[in-house]
Amino acid sequence: MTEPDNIHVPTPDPGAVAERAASAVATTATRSAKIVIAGGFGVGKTTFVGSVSEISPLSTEASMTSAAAEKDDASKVDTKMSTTVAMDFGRLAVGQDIVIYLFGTPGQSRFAFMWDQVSLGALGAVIMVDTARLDDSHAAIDYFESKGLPFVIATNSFPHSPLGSPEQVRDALALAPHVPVVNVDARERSSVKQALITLIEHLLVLRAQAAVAPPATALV
Ligand SMILES: Nc1nc2c(ncn2[C@@H]2O[C@H](COP(=O)(O)OP(=O)(O)O)[C@@H](O)[C@H]2O)c(=O)[nH]1
Ligand SMILES: [Mg+2]
Repeated sequence: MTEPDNIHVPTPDPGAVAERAASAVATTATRSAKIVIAGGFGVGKTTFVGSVSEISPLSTEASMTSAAAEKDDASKVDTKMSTTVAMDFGRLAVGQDIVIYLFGTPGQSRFAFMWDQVSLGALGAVIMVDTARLDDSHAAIDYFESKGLPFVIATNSFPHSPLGSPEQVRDALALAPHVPVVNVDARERSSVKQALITLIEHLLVLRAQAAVAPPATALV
């Protein structure tokens, strides 16, 4: 797989990843789940993972270069000095038994070649959206729809962004009626936890529906 030639993507330090993975499994947890945090550039993915992670999140941020600035319009993003070039990684324990691993994707669609790796084995995704830049979320929505990976939409609380109702956001993004839409403040742990709970409840509903659905052969 070739790397886009317009940016140098630093390789995450494998030692750092292994160290965090080791600390992540050093719990009594017997079950784990992987959740992806996706969305466009500057929507708050790194902030989201950092707010809720119980380990100091691994974040492969790089300072924005003038080359990147030509591609990524940071003027629409508050105080954006760096950008995620590989992924964010965080961990959250739920009770004694379950540990959730959070993987944040790089937002720019030119890094879409990495999304398959980041999404491998995930239960579902939170797609973060800035309501001032709805178009930036289409790539992530299209990606998870095409993979059949369940997701919820989390509109982030930026001062410049219109506060649409969930129905307005759903219409604007042409979402299926069953996709939950929630508002988050990515800086607030309780708000981020609520978004994750919404995703987990959505996954449970989908699972229950799949369990009662007639087998495909009943249709022929
Ligand atoms: N006002 C406000 N700013 C936020 C919020 N979430 C993130 N930010 C800021 O928005 C900028 C982009 O966030 P970041 O997490 O790097 O976005 P990413 O590119 O999606 O990872 C940073 O300066 C954050 O401090 C939020 O909920 N409210
Ligand atoms: Mg980031």
